[in-house]
Amino acid sequence: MNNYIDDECITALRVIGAEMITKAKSGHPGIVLGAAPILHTLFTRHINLDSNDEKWFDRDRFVLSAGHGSALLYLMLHFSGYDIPMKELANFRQKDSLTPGHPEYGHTSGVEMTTGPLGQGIATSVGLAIAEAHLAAKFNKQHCEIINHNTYVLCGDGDLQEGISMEAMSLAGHLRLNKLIVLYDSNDIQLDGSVSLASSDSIKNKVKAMNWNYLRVEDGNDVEEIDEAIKQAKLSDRPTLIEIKTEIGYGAPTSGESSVHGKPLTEEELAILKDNLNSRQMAFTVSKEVSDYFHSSIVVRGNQANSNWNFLMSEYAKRYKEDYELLNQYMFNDIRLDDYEGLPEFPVGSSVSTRVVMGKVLDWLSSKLPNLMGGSADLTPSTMVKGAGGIFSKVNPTGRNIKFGVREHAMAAITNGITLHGSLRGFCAGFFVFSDYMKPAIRLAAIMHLPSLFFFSHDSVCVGEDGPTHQPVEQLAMFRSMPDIHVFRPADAKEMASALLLSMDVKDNPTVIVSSRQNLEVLDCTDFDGVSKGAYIAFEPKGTPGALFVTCGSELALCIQVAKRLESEDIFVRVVSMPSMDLFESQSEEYKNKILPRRITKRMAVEMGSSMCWYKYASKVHGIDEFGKSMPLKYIPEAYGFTEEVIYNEFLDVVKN
Ligand SMILES: Cc1ncc(C[n+]2csc(CCOP(=O)(O)OP(=O)(O)O)c2C)c(N)n1
Ligand SMILES: [Mg+2]
Repeated sequence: MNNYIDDECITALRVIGAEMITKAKSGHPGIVLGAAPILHTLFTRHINLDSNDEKWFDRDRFVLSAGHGSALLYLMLHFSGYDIPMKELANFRQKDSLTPGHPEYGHTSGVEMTTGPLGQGIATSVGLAIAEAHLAAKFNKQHCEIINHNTYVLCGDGDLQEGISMEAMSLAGHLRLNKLIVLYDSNDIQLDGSVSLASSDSIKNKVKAMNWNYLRVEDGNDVEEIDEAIKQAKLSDRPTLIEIKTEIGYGAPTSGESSVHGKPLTEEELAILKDNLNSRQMAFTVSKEVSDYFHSSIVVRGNQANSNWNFLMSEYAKRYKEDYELLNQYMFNDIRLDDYEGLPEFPVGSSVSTRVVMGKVLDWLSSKLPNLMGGSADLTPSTMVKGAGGIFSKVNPTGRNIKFGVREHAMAAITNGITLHGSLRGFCAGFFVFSDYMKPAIRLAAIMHLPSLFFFSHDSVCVGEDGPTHQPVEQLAMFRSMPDIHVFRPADAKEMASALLLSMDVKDNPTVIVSSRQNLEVLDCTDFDGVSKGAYIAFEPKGTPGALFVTCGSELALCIQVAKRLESEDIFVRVVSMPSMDLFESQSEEYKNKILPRRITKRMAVEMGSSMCWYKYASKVHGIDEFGKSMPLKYIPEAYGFTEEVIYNEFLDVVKN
């Protein structure tokens, strides 16, 4: 039996949640009605947040992995004192409302992460928990634990069916991230019908096999039982999944059926719901005792927790001055590169792959920037990318090198979680072709404006022998067509170092940098300023250019070679290096016209990859619009026509036409 006030609060959440969805004529009442007691218990008894200090560093993090339950999250945040007035709840899913269809980070106060694509929330939360464990190990002192918070997740059946969740949970169990607590709304129903139509695994056995602590709550309406399980979870030395048996659409005439998952209740059904739950409130209102209870148990309690923390911080500041100053730099994102001493240099004329450059420069950056944390997906010797300070683990939580294993999708989401936590900069690396496995998480980073860093090696068909499965062709087009992300494909060591340095200063977008497997000559014409503008003139002929090449990456040297040959025949051709299309697009019209003058209409683009993104800049494109073929590297340029002879002849055609 629940306390009277708990029941009153839960009913209020259920009724207003259903009203929001019915009014919007769209939304997901099933989870809102079923899981209301779970979030009620978590928020009123456990979670520490402070709506007066939204970014309080040591707050607990809550991620609604089942993003379709947004109405319930907005309600909880409203009652937690965040700036979401009741009229915005009534405006659910409407144009320009504070309450969009799925939770959006940066749009609605209190929302910790954009969710909706199932599985992303759980995986990103693993990154949040890694960040907490790392920072706690780095800064906490005996009796002065200034970093000490939990990461809570609410997920549904669908979240746990997604592969990304299993990848991420496997790593979380391995790392013994015991501050991570997943509340599983286990209602045996999903969109299409019964879960048993698609799954017959035992979640209990699965998570236990992944080194998780498993707890079960038989009655998802029982606040005390849920409360007790969360208490137990907090004591565990492993991450915990609490399976909470609920009834989807509880209280509605369609409860227990899959139709209530995503179908708003009709006005009649809403009336029946209110009757079933004994609710007498007017639409979008709550009794004073309900709002008072939420206020005292969430707002006041959270406020107090934050004050206690501030007191602890003042003690910390007195006793550990240096650490305190460093922690402040972390918290306020004030860790910057002050000097370039020791930055690896690569002499002009030497030959080095840009992946080797990436590894060396990144190692140097990690030595300068203590908040860089990340690693590779079991490809460190290939990508050359690793974090500093040893491997992050339960015994070495100050390590900043994460061994992600072959778990690319989770790796990208975990990287987002590390960055999202607020003081660390997450990065990760893999083969460029397998960015396909990471795209959904990278897309979320872009939507959230998170400055996560995604580094890739093996940027083109020049991978060679591994063949079409390992030869990227269309991946650059994928990222270049994505909004709110920076993409670099540098031409040599200098351009690569520039791209890496530039990425460190990016605050509000993810960055993708791709490197070559093969050695590339360090050119005399490449430079930092040029890369910072996205494109620049890498070769200018001695006479006024009447035509131009636009290119990037390993093809820059080839284009310059052809341009020089043409110059010797008095055909004057400019070569534009364009390592970043998006940065170039953000330049002034004046700059763009200076580099790619409108008067020069004879243009050819050259890149070992899908041609489609280049037609914006050139009428003729020499690209690769077919899958690769397995063969040694030395045969590849010829096989795809990336030779001086072919490009020269094609360019002559462009000039003549
Ligand atoms: C990656 C992804 N695939 C599909 C969907 C669409 N979708 C949203 S909720 C849902 C059903 C999930 O079932 P469950 O988690 O059990 O939610 P419940 O019906 O219990 O609310 C589906 C298929 C999605 N949001 N994300
Ligand atoms: Mg379900």
